[in-house]
Amino acid sequence: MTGKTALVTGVSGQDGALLAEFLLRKNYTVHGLRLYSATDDTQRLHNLIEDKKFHLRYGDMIDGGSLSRLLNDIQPDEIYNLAGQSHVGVSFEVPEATLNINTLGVCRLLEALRGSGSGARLYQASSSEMFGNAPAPQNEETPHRPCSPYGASKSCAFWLVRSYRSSYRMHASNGILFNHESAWRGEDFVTRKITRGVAAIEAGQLECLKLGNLDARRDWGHARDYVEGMWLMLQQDEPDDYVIATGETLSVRQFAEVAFSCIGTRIVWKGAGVDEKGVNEETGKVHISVDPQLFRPNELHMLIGDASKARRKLGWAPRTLFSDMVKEMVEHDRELIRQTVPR
Ligand code: GDR
Repeated sequence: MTGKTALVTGVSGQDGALLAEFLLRKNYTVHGLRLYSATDDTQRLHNLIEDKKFHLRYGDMIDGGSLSRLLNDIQPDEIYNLAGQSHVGVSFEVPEATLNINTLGVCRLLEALRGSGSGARLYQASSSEMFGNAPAPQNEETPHRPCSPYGASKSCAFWLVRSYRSSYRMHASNGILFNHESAWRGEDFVTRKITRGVAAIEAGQLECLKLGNLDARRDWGHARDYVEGMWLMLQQDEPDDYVIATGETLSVRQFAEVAFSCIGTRIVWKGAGVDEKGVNEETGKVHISVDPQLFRPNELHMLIGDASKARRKLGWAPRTLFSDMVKEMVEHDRELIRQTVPR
Protein backbone atom coordinates (compact mmCIF):
# COMPACT_ATOMS: atom_id res chain seq x y z
CA MET A 1 0.00 0.00 0.00
CA THR A 2 1.24 3.46 -0.88
CA GLY A 3 1.16 6.69 1.08
CA LYS A 4 1.27 8.96 -1.96
CA THR A 5 -0.45 12.30 -2.38
CA ALA A 6 -2.43 13.17 -5.49
CA LEU A 7 -4.01 16.34 -6.80
CA VAL A 8 -7.07 15.72 -8.96
CA THR A 9 -8.41 18.69 -10.90
CA GLY A 10 -12.04 18.48 -11.98
CA VAL A 11 -12.78 16.27 -9.00
CA SER A 12 -16.51 17.00 -9.00
CA GLY A 13 -16.98 15.48 -12.48
CA GLN A 14 -17.61 11.84 -13.36
CA ASP A 15 -13.95 10.91 -13.87
CA GLY A 16 -12.70 13.02 -10.95
CA ALA A 17 -15.06 11.38 -8.48
CA LEU A 18 -14.33 7.85 -9.74
CA LEU A 19 -10.57 8.46 -9.75
CA ALA A 20 -10.61 10.00 -6.26
CA GLU A 21 -12.47 6.93 -5.00
CA PHE A 22 -9.96 4.64 -6.74
CA LEU A 23 -6.94 6.48 -5.28
CA LEU A 24 -8.39 6.55 -1.76
CA ARG A 25 -8.81 2.78 -2.00
CA LYS A 26 -5.09 2.65 -2.76
CA ASN A 27 -4.37 4.64 0.40
CA TYR A 28 -3.53 7.93 -1.34
CA THR A 29 -4.19 11.28 0.23
CA VAL A 30 -6.32 13.02 -2.39
CA HIS A 31 -6.70 16.75 -2.84
CA GLY A 32 -9.55 17.50 -5.22
CA LEU A 33 -9.55 20.84 -6.99
CA ARG A 34 -12.98 22.34 -7.35
CA LEU A 35 -14.20 25.54 -8.89
CA TYR A 36 -16.15 27.84 -6.65
CA SER A 37 -19.84 27.39 -7.39
CA ALA A 38 -22.84 29.01 -5.72
CA THR A 39 -24.72 25.73 -6.13
CA ASP A 40 -23.69 22.39 -4.66
CA ASP A 41 -21.43 20.59 -7.11
CA THR A 42 -20.37 17.80 -4.78
CA GLN A 43 -23.18 15.28 -5.43
CA ARG A 44 -20.73 12.74 -6.81
CA LEU A 45 -18.42 13.17 -3.81
CA HIS A 46 -20.83 12.57 -0.96
CA ASN A 47 -19.37 9.20 -0.01
CA LEU A 48 -15.81 10.58 -0.11
CA ILE A 49 -16.20 13.78 1.86
CA GLU A 50 -16.15 11.97 5.20
CA ASP A 51 -12.83 10.30 4.33
CA LYS A 52 -10.01 11.94 6.33
CA LYS A 53 -7.63 11.48 3.41
CA PHE A 54 -9.85 13.43 1.04
CA HIS A 55 -9.58 17.23 0.86
CA LEU A 56 -11.53 19.62 -1.33
CA ARG A 57 -9.54 22.67 -2.42
CA TYR A 58 -10.66 25.72 -4.35
CA GLY A 59 -8.68 26.49 -7.47
CA ASP A 60 -9.24 27.43 -11.07
CA MET A 61 -7.58 26.47 -14.34
CA ILE A 62 -7.87 30.10 -15.45
CA ASP A 63 -5.92 31.28 -12.39
CA GLY A 64 -2.28 30.24 -12.66
CA GLY A 65 -1.47 31.70 -9.25
CA SER A 66 -4.00 29.41 -7.58
CA LEU A 67 -2.40 26.40 -9.28
CA SER A 68 1.13 27.38 -8.16
CA ARG A 69 -0.03 27.93 -4.61
CA LEU A 70 -1.79 24.58 -4.51
CA LEU A 71 1.23 22.70 -5.84
CA ASN A 72 3.52 24.33 -3.30
CA ASP A 73 1.08 23.70 -0.50
CA ILE A 74 0.13 20.10 -1.34
CA GLN A 75 3.46 18.87 -2.78
CA PRO A 76 1.69 16.11 -4.72
CA ASP A 77 3.44 13.03 -6.06
CA GLU A 78 0.89 12.77 -8.85
CA ILE A 79 -1.36 15.28 -10.60
CA TYR A 80 -4.37 14.20 -12.62
CA ASN A 81 -5.64 17.02 -14.79
CA LEU A 82 -9.29 16.21 -15.45
CA ALA A 83 -10.64 19.76 -15.28
CA GLY A 84 -12.12 21.16 -18.42
CA GLN A 85 -15.07 22.24 -20.49
CA SER A 86 -15.91 18.73 -21.60
CA HIS A 87 -19.00 19.13 -23.77
CA VAL A 88 -18.17 19.01 -27.46
CA GLY A 89 -21.47 20.55 -28.57
CA VAL A 90 -21.18 23.40 -26.07
CA SER A 91 -17.64 24.15 -27.28
CA PHE A 92 -19.17 25.50 -30.51
CA GLU A 93 -21.11 28.02 -28.37
CA VAL A 94 -18.22 29.01 -26.07
CA PRO A 95 -15.04 28.35 -28.05
CA GLU A 96 -12.94 30.98 -26.34
CA ALA A 97 -13.83 29.79 -22.84
CA THR A 98 -13.23 26.17 -23.94
CA LEU A 99 -9.70 26.99 -25.10
CA ASN A 100 -9.03 29.10 -22.02
CA ILE A 101 -9.76 26.20 -19.68
CA ASN A 102 -8.76 23.19 -21.78
CA THR A 103 -5.61 24.58 -23.41
CA LEU A 104 -4.33 27.63 -21.57
CA GLY A 105 -5.34 25.92 -18.31
CA VAL A 106 -2.96 23.07 -19.16
CA CYS A 107 -0.26 25.59 -20.04
CA ARG A 108 -0.76 27.28 -16.66
CA LEU A 109 -0.59 23.94 -14.87
CA LEU A 110 2.57 22.91 -16.72
CA GLU A 111 4.19 26.25 -15.89
CA ALA A 112 3.17 25.95 -12.24
CA LEU A 113 4.64 22.44 -12.18
CA ARG A 114 7.84 23.58 -13.87
CA GLY A 115 8.12 26.50 -11.44
CA SER A 116 7.61 24.22 -8.45
CA GLY A 117 10.58 22.07 -9.49
CA SER A 118 8.86 19.22 -7.69
CA GLY A 119 9.11 16.34 -10.14
CA ALA A 120 5.46 15.42 -9.59
CA ARG A 121 4.04 13.16 -12.30
CA LEU A 122 1.28 14.58 -14.49
CA TYR A 123 -1.64 12.87 -16.21
CA GLN A 124 -3.37 14.93 -18.88
CA ALA A 125 -6.92 14.04 -19.94
CA SER A 126 -6.57 13.99 -23.69
CA SER A 127 -9.43 12.84 -25.87
CA SER A 128 -10.37 10.78 -28.90
CA GLU A 129 -12.08 13.95 -30.11
CA MET A 130 -8.59 15.11 -31.20
CA PHE A 131 -8.72 12.58 -34.05
CA GLY A 132 -11.79 14.08 -35.65
CA ASN A 133 -12.72 12.08 -38.73
CA ALA A 134 -9.32 10.44 -39.16
CA PRO A 135 -9.78 6.84 -40.40
CA ALA A 136 -10.63 4.27 -37.73
CA PRO A 137 -9.32 2.49 -35.76
CA GLN A 138 -7.39 5.32 -34.11
CA ASN A 139 -4.21 4.78 -32.12
CA GLU A 140 -1.45 6.95 -30.65
CA GLU A 141 0.07 7.51 -34.11
CA THR A 142 -3.17 8.62 -35.79
CA PRO A 143 -2.90 12.23 -37.00
CA HIS A 144 -5.11 14.77 -35.24
CA ARG A 145 -7.89 16.25 -37.36
CA PRO A 146 -10.14 17.82 -34.74
CA CYS A 147 -13.46 19.10 -36.01
CA SER A 148 -14.70 21.00 -32.95
CA PRO A 149 -13.28 23.76 -30.75
CA TYR A 150 -13.21 21.13 -28.00
CA GLY A 151 -11.14 18.74 -30.14
CA ALA A 152 -8.78 21.55 -31.13
CA SER A 153 -8.38 22.63 -27.50
CA LYS A 154 -7.48 19.07 -26.47
CA SER A 155 -5.10 18.58 -29.38
CA CYS A 156 -3.15 21.73 -28.52
CA ALA A 157 -3.00 20.71 -24.85
CA PHE A 158 -1.75 17.26 -25.91
CA TRP A 159 1.14 18.82 -27.80
CA LEU A 160 1.91 21.19 -24.94
CA VAL A 161 2.29 18.19 -22.65
CA ARG A 162 4.59 16.47 -25.13
CA SER A 163 6.59 19.64 -25.57
CA TYR A 164 7.08 20.12 -21.82
CA ARG A 165 7.90 16.46 -21.45
CA SER A 166 10.73 16.60 -23.96
CA SER A 167 11.94 20.12 -23.10
CA TYR A 168 12.03 19.79 -19.31
CA ARG A 169 12.12 16.01 -18.88
CA MET A 170 8.81 16.06 -17.04
CA HIS A 171 7.00 12.82 -16.25
CA ALA A 172 3.89 13.99 -18.10
CA SER A 173 1.60 11.55 -19.94
CA ASN A 174 -1.45 11.91 -22.15
CA GLY A 175 -4.31 9.47 -21.73
CA ILE A 176 -6.23 9.50 -25.00
CA LEU A 177 -9.55 8.32 -23.65
CA PHE A 178 -12.41 7.35 -25.91
CA ASN A 179 -15.98 7.89 -24.66
CA HIS A 180 -16.42 6.57 -21.14
CA GLU A 181 -19.68 6.45 -19.32
CA SER A 182 -21.22 5.52 -15.98
CA ALA A 183 -24.14 6.37 -13.76
CA TRP A 184 -22.15 9.51 -12.84
CA ARG A 185 -22.14 10.77 -16.42
CA GLY A 186 -23.53 14.30 -16.81
CA GLU A 187 -27.09 14.38 -18.10
CA ASP A 188 -26.14 16.47 -21.15
CA PHE A 189 -24.12 13.64 -22.65
CA VAL A 190 -26.03 11.36 -24.94
CA THR A 191 -25.70 8.08 -23.01
CA ARG A 192 -26.99 9.44 -19.73
CA LYS A 193 -29.63 11.48 -21.50
CA ILE A 194 -30.86 8.22 -23.03
CA THR A 195 -30.76 6.15 -19.82
CA ARG A 196 -32.55 8.89 -17.88
CA GLY A 197 -35.06 9.18 -20.70
CA VAL A 198 -35.70 5.42 -20.70
CA ALA A 199 -36.31 5.44 -16.94
CA ALA A 200 -38.64 8.46 -17.25
CA ILE A 201 -40.58 6.85 -20.12
CA GLU A 202 -41.02 3.66 -18.10
CA ALA A 203 -42.32 5.71 -15.16
CA GLY A 204 -44.78 7.55 -17.40
CA GLN A 205 -43.03 10.89 -16.82
CA LEU A 206 -42.02 11.29 -20.47
CA GLU A 207 -43.29 9.87 -23.75
CA CYS A 208 -40.69 10.90 -26.29
CA LEU A 209 -36.97 11.58 -26.03
CA LYS A 210 -35.47 14.07 -28.48
CA LEU A 211 -32.01 13.30 -29.79
CA GLY A 212 -29.66 14.74 -32.41
CA ASN A 213 -27.51 12.64 -34.72
CA LEU A 214 -28.47 8.97 -34.33
CA ASP A 215 -25.82 7.73 -36.76
CA ALA A 216 -22.72 8.89 -34.84
CA ARG A 217 -20.66 5.89 -33.78
CA ARG A 218 -18.58 5.90 -30.62
CA ASP A 219 -16.30 3.52 -28.77
CA TRP A 220 -18.05 3.41 -25.41
CA GLY A 221 -16.35 2.02 -22.29
CA HIS A 222 -16.95 2.20 -18.56
CA ALA A 223 -15.38 5.19 -16.79
CA ARG A 224 -14.53 3.03 -13.76
CA ASP A 225 -12.24 0.90 -15.93
CA TYR A 226 -10.71 3.97 -17.55
CA VAL A 227 -9.59 5.69 -14.32
CA GLU A 228 -7.45 2.63 -13.64
CA GLY A 229 -5.74 3.28 -16.98
CA MET A 230 -4.98 6.86 -15.86
CA TRP A 231 -3.35 5.61 -12.70
CA LEU A 232 -1.33 2.91 -14.50
CA MET A 233 0.18 5.56 -16.79
CA LEU A 234 1.69 7.38 -13.83
CA GLN A 235 3.11 4.18 -12.33
CA GLN A 236 5.42 3.63 -15.34
CA ASP A 237 9.11 4.50 -15.19
CA GLU A 238 8.81 6.56 -18.36
CA PRO A 239 6.04 8.98 -19.35
CA ASP A 240 4.19 8.23 -22.59
CA ASP A 241 0.86 8.61 -24.39
CA TYR A 242 -1.76 5.87 -24.43
CA VAL A 243 -5.11 5.23 -26.07
CA ILE A 244 -7.71 3.81 -23.67
CA ALA A 245 -10.68 2.28 -25.49
CA THR A 246 -12.67 -0.92 -25.95
CA GLY A 247 -12.04 -1.44 -29.67
CA GLU A 248 -15.76 -1.71 -30.40
CA THR A 249 -18.06 0.88 -31.87
CA LEU A 250 -21.82 1.35 -31.71
CA SER A 251 -24.13 4.08 -32.97
CA VAL A 252 -26.27 6.34 -30.81
CA ARG A 253 -29.26 4.47 -32.30
CA GLN A 254 -27.85 1.12 -31.07
CA PHE A 255 -27.13 2.57 -27.62
CA ALA A 256 -30.78 3.60 -27.41
CA GLU A 257 -31.97 0.12 -28.48
CA VAL A 258 -29.89 -1.55 -25.77
CA ALA A 259 -31.05 0.95 -23.14
CA PHE A 260 -34.73 0.37 -24.00
CA SER A 261 -34.19 -3.39 -23.95
CA CYS A 262 -33.25 -3.00 -20.25
CA ILE A 263 -36.90 -2.16 -19.54
CA GLY A 264 -38.17 -4.88 -21.87
CA THR A 265 -39.06 -2.50 -24.70
CA ARG A 266 -38.14 -3.24 -28.29
CA ILE A 267 -37.62 -0.16 -30.44
CA VAL A 268 -38.25 -0.29 -34.18
CA TRP A 269 -37.19 2.55 -36.45
CA LYS A 270 -39.50 4.23 -38.93
CA GLY A 271 -38.80 7.02 -41.40
CA ALA A 272 -35.45 8.55 -42.23
CA GLY A 273 -33.34 11.65 -41.55
CA VAL A 274 -35.01 14.26 -39.35
CA ASP A 275 -38.29 12.33 -39.67
CA GLU A 276 -36.89 9.13 -38.20
CA LYS A 277 -38.76 7.84 -35.16
CA GLY A 278 -37.97 5.16 -32.61
CA VAL A 279 -41.27 3.36 -32.01
CA ASN A 280 -42.27 0.97 -29.23
CA GLU A 281 -42.94 -2.21 -31.20
CA GLU A 282 -45.63 -3.32 -28.76
CA THR A 283 -47.59 -0.11 -28.13
CA GLY A 284 -46.80 1.87 -31.29
CA LYS A 285 -45.84 4.90 -29.16
CA VAL A 286 -43.03 7.11 -30.44
CA HIS A 287 -40.27 7.13 -27.84
CA ILE A 288 -37.45 8.74 -29.86
CA SER A 289 -37.60 11.59 -32.33
CA VAL A 290 -34.90 13.67 -34.00
CA ASP A 291 -34.45 17.32 -33.08
CA PRO A 292 -32.26 19.07 -35.68
CA GLN A 293 -31.43 21.73 -33.08
CA LEU A 294 -29.31 19.09 -31.39
CA PHE A 295 -27.15 18.57 -34.48
CA ARG A 296 -23.65 19.97 -34.16
CA PRO A 297 -22.20 22.36 -36.75
CA ASN A 298 -19.64 19.65 -37.49
CA GLU A 299 -19.85 16.00 -36.51
CA LEU A 300 -17.36 13.31 -35.81
CA HIS A 301 -18.85 10.21 -37.41
CA MET A 302 -16.98 7.20 -36.14
CA LEU A 303 -14.51 6.42 -33.39
CA ILE A 304 -12.91 3.06 -32.67
CA GLY A 305 -9.89 3.03 -30.41
CA ASP A 306 -6.95 0.69 -30.73
CA ALA A 307 -5.72 0.29 -27.14
CA SER A 308 -3.15 -2.40 -27.92
CA LYS A 309 -0.28 -0.25 -26.58
CA ALA A 310 -2.03 0.18 -23.21
CA ARG A 311 -2.73 -3.55 -23.18
CA ARG A 312 0.89 -4.39 -23.94
CA LYS A 313 2.71 -1.84 -21.79
CA LEU A 314 0.29 -1.11 -18.95
CA GLY A 315 -1.44 -4.48 -18.79
CA TRP A 316 -4.70 -2.52 -19.06
CA ALA A 317 -7.88 -3.96 -20.55
CA PRO A 318 -11.53 -2.97 -20.25
CA ARG A 319 -13.37 -5.11 -17.71
CA THR A 320 -17.01 -4.12 -18.15
CA LEU A 321 -19.17 -5.39 -20.98
CA PHE A 322 -21.07 -2.73 -22.93
CA SER A 323 -24.43 -4.34 -22.14
CA ASP A 324 -23.62 -4.46 -18.40
CA MET A 325 -22.63 -0.80 -18.42
CA VAL A 326 -25.88 0.28 -20.07
CA LYS A 327 -27.86 -1.89 -17.66
CA GLU A 328 -26.07 -0.34 -14.68
CA MET A 329 -26.87 3.16 -15.95
CA VAL A 330 -30.54 2.38 -16.62
CA GLU A 331 -30.89 0.71 -13.21
CA HIS A 332 -29.36 3.75 -11.52
CA ASP A 333 -31.79 6.09 -13.27
CA ARG A 334 -34.75 3.84 -12.48
CA GLU A 335 -33.70 3.92 -8.83
CA LEU A 336 -33.45 7.73 -8.87
CA ILE A 337 -37.04 7.89 -10.10
CA ARG A 338 -38.22 5.40 -7.48
CA GLN A 339 -36.71 7.62 -4.80
CA THR A 340 -38.55 10.72 -6.01
CA VAL A 341 -41.94 9.21 -6.83
CA PRO A 342 -44.25 8.94 -3.79
CA ARG A 343 -45.28 5.32 -3.19
P1 GDR B 1 -18.89 13.21 -27.32
O1 GDR B 1 -20.08 12.78 -26.31
O2 GDR B 1 -19.22 14.41 -28.10
O3 GDR B 1 -18.51 11.99 -28.09
O4 GDR B 1 -17.71 13.59 -26.30
P2 GDR B 1 -21.64 13.10 -26.35
O5 GDR B 1 -22.26 12.09 -25.47
O6 GDR B 1 -21.93 14.53 -26.08
O7 GDR B 1 -22.05 12.82 -27.89
C1 GDR B 1 -21.86 11.55 -28.50
C2 GDR B 1 -22.56 11.55 -29.85
O8 GDR B 1 -23.97 11.56 -29.66
C3 GDR B 1 -24.55 12.49 -30.56
N1 GDR B 1 -25.85 12.93 -30.04
C4 GDR B 1 -26.02 13.67 -28.93
N2 GDR B 1 -25.16 14.16 -28.03
C5 GDR B 1 -25.64 14.86 -26.98
N3 GDR B 1 -24.77 15.32 -26.05
N4 GDR B 1 -26.99 15.07 -26.81
C6 GDR B 1 -27.92 14.59 -27.69
O9 GDR B 1 -29.11 14.79 -27.53
C7 GDR B 1 -27.42 13.85 -28.81
N5 GDR B 1 -28.03 13.21 -29.85
C8 GDR B 1 -27.06 12.66 -30.58
C9 GDR B 1 -23.52 13.59 -30.67
O10 GDR B 1 -23.75 14.40 -31.81
C10 GDR B 1 -22.24 12.75 -30.72
O11 GDR B 1 -22.00 12.35 -32.02
C11 GDR B 1 -17.49 12.88 -25.11
C12 GDR B 1 -17.11 13.89 -24.02
O12 GDR B 1 -17.08 13.23 -22.78
C13 GDR B 1 -15.75 14.49 -24.27
O13 GDR B 1 -15.39 15.33 -23.18
C14 GDR B 1 -14.75 13.35 -24.42
O14 GDR B 1 -13.46 13.87 -24.65
C15 GDR B 1 -15.17 12.43 -25.54
O15 GDR B 1 -16.46 11.92 -25.27
C16 GDR B 1 -14.22 11.26 -25.69
